[in-house]
Amino acid sequence: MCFGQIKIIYETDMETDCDDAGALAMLHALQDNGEVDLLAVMHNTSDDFSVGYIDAVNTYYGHPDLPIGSYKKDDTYSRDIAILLKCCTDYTQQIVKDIRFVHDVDTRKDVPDAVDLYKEILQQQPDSSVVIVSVGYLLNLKNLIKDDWGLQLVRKKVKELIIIGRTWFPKDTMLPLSMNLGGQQINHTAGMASMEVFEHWPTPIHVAGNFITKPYHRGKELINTPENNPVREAYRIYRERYGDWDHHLADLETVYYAIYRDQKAEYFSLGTAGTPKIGLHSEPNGIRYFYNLWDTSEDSHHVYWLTKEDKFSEISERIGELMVQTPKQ
Ligand SMILES: [Ca+2]
Ligand SMILES: [Ca+2]
Repeated sequence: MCFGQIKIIYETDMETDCDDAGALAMLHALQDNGEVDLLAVMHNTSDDFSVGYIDAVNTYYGHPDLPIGSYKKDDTYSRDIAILLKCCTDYTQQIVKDIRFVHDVDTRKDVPDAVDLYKEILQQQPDSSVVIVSVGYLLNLKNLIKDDWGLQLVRKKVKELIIIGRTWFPKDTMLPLSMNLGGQQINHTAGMASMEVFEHWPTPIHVAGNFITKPYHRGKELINTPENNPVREAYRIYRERYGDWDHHLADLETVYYAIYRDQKAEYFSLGTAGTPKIGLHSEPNGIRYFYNLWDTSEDSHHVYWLTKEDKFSEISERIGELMVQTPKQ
């Protein structure tokens, strides 16, 4: 069987964590290796500097003009949550303002709205050829399918949507929705977007069931890469308070699945029967939270996937190599 280059659009909430940066490094390495055709990077929070940071990574990897789009509204407040959870840094802003890192995009005003860029790029692609891999909020994707032409293009050009997820329990077990899908966001914009995307997205969705956990963390190998590597710098800043650069692989594992799910199908197990559902639950005391569940009473073309435990070690090793692979150009 022959596996060609996979056309990828990468959807990221870059500011909220540094594994988004590691996953972008991995995509560039896979592009250098001829396995990926990275069509664009879309940012999906209200952080102004994430797109500048993304451009710095793209430039470091020799692709200074790789298209970048962004969510444009100021309503995600993801940094508020991150501060609350004590997991926040402003590495995107710090790196964009540091002259060691070359880029010609600074903030969101320098890039198009993600929906406009999706439409421009998708219409140029062969039918059913594009894989969207989303490791952040689904706000851009919700906006894309609310746009008539956007929805038509998704139907025609997108092969599948791969989404970072969390554990999916059978019906009636309401698990609070993951932060990645907007579960802990105060004003609910991202959670509502996740609900809409899971309900109305027209192509198959593959959603992650769980993630590689400790001891399969990676990042410390970045210390040996050049100091002007913006991915190295993101991990340095983000992990400084832990005194250790090794970090979880959630976004990287999602990218790994997106690229290798056919080629290395034996690495994964799939739950195919059922429908992923996201809802908003209200307690009698007024507290509301999003939840997700896997409804087996109703079938759909959506799938959840799990990485097989005996493959964790091999996959995390490969991810570590790709993160630090020297750029070709
Ligand atoms: Ca640029
Ligand atoms: Ca992420």
